[in-house]
Amino acid sequence: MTHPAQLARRRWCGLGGAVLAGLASPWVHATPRTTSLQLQAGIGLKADSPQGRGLAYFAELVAARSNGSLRIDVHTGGALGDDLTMIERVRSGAQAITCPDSSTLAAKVPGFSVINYPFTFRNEAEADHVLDGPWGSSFLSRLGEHGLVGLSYWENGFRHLTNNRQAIADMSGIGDLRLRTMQNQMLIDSFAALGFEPVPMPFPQVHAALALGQVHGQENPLPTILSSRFYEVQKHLTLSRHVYSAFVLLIGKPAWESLSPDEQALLRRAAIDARDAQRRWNREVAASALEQLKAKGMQVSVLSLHDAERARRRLRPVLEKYHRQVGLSNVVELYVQLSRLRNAQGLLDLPAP
Ligand code: KDG
Repeated sequence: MTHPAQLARRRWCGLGGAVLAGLASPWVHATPRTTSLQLQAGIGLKADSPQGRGLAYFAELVAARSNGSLRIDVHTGGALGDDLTMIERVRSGAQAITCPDSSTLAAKVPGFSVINYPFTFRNEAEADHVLDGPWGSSFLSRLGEHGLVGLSYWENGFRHLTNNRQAIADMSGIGDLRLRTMQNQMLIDSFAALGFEPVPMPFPQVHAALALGQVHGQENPLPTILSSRFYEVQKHLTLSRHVYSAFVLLIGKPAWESLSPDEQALLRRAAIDARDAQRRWNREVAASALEQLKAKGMQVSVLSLHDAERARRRLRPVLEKYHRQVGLSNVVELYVQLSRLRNAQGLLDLPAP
């Protein structure tokens, strides 16, 4: 049976690669197809989340810049499965595109876990700087051996704790609080070291698990707590900024290889332009989310810098166990990049890992 990718390639080559000169707008490098190629895309967050808006914008750019030759069919809210499921669907060719949290890619490329090292990035600018440079690109390039093409990093954001049991202000006296975590062993071990009972769980199950009391809490960026309506089932919010989370916009090798070189370049460019817009939207929503969550009745505590540093030191033995697994050179290089950036800004350095 002819693989869809081969069929698509034939449709493109069937044109003999004829360049319809004069039709190209500044963006249309790709030779138009006789019939448009549909690329199915799925994410876990809702359409009105910054992740959903970013994917819709990416689809808009691709359709406009290919003059309709390439169409991205967007599915949100976990309609095509959870992150790990969609990653496998993309690898197999059942789906073309997804955008999981980078932590869920660590099973394939362990270095991705370093992005989620707790209490590491001070702000979004630091994350942008290292993710969009050689350090972050090195992880994207390693996805190739797993049947994936990493197009760009988008922003999930700084993560905060919510729970239904108690106000948590200093990460002590947590007791047996069952905390839903992402499916990443470094994060699971880190939350256990802080005294939580970690419960790894796919994202689409989280709201129901909180409502049923199967878990007492979870942790996510403010835009997700808002768009996924966790305020309906969570009373306490701790502004902890304990982890910075990135999304990775992925396309599977089967879909990628059905595209012409010019179409691939068009997608890469659109992934960068959509990244910049998605990060802007994410930060705008994060800036206004706290007041909205308070208005929804959430009780807010703030983790002080002192207590964040105490938590970071408590996690040092856990992270040292992971340095080798994630690649000690990846950890060292991250701190070298951050030190250079902070020195250039005249900021004192945080102690090394
Ligand atoms: O597709 C949505 C998930 O990738 C995102 O919600 C991941 O932060 C995440 C979580 O907590 O699972």
